[in-house]
Amino acid sequence: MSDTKKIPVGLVMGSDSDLEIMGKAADVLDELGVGYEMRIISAHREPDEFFEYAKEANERYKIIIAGAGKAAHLPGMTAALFDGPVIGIPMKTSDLGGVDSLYSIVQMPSGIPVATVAINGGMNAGLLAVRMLAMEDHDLLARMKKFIADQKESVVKKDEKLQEVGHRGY
Ligand code: RP5
Repeated sequence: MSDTKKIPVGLVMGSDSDLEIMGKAADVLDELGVGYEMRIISAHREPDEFFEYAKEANERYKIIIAGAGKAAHLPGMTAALFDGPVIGIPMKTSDLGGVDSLYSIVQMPSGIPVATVAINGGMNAGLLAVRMLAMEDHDLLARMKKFIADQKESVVKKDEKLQEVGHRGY
């Protein structure tokens, strides 16, 4: 598949329990008009399917956002097989609070990078993918700048309200 025919972003998660956070990345992509495909593929529970997905991903996607929790090998193994940028989302976990996922994703060996966002950082993962794609897409860059300007405006409005009603009335 030629580069222009690729789906801009592949979203992959280890379990449906990751869906809520992965959805935050998808929401940003939807809002900024970026195409994506979302899959649930477990590197541990279905390794053969995972290998097939990650190898085919080279023909299919420009960027992959991979989210996983606990011993979160999915993003790192995706980066081992996929040639493009991989953004990892460490999922918050009930036993270790997501530090398990964070360490598993961020501590990659030299040579195989995963751009790791915060624990449960779905929105920033989506925005980081947008920033990467916007380097070669001026229209997307303009939409991204408007998104950032709108964010700023919402903080300005919050401060105006604080000044108006005070912290007790807020
Ligand atoms: C990982 O294990 C998934 O990414 C998920 O975050 C975690 C727990 O999975 P489930 O037991 O909820 O399916 O593979």
